[in-house]
Amino acid sequence: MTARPADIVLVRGDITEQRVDVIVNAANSSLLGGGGVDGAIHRRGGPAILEDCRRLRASHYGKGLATGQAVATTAGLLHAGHVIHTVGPVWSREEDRAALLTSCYEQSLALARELGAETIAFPAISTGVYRWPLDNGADLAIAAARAHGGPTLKEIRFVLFDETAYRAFERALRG
Ligand code: AR6
Repeated sequence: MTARPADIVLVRGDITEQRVDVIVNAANSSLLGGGGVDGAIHRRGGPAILEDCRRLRASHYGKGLATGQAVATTAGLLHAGHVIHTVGPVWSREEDRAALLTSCYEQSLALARELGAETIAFPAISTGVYRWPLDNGADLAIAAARAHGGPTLKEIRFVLFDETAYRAFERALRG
């Protein structure tokens, strides 16, 4: 029997309103919050998420979480089992950092599987404050979801905040 690949689903909306096993946060290496998705997740999820992040900083992640890596905490008041925090690369014209952005998706998917998750929701990592071009960010996200979706994950959902991001992911998914 061959395992069925995860469904890749696009949703236009707010990631903090999703009901899934794992919500992925586009964090920064401090793990102590920020703007964008990060701010929204901490606001809606309540202080339990920050408490967990502080514990991580006090234990294994004294220097913070490196770019491209992922770590899990409680999801607090969100309708999810866990939040996985991952740190996307800041866009650079001089340096190709695509492998780091791919690594965010790959590591989050691997960690979600370890946690027994069947459903996971991602934002478009790095495409906000970190200025990654949306079309390329969408291509890398969809490629990672296609390559690393199976076998226990049933749904990989990309939650796109605006119409431009939604269209970029739609194009990447058709490609
Ligand atoms: N739901 C879904 N997508 C959202 C939401 C939301 N509630 N809010 C924003 N987006 P960003 P980054 C979209 O800036 O580029 C933070 O300060 C947004 O339109 O959240 O990885 C962190 O602490 C964009 O398409 O993350 C870091 O310092 C995408 O989510 C830094 O920003 C990502 O935008 C990380 O920057």
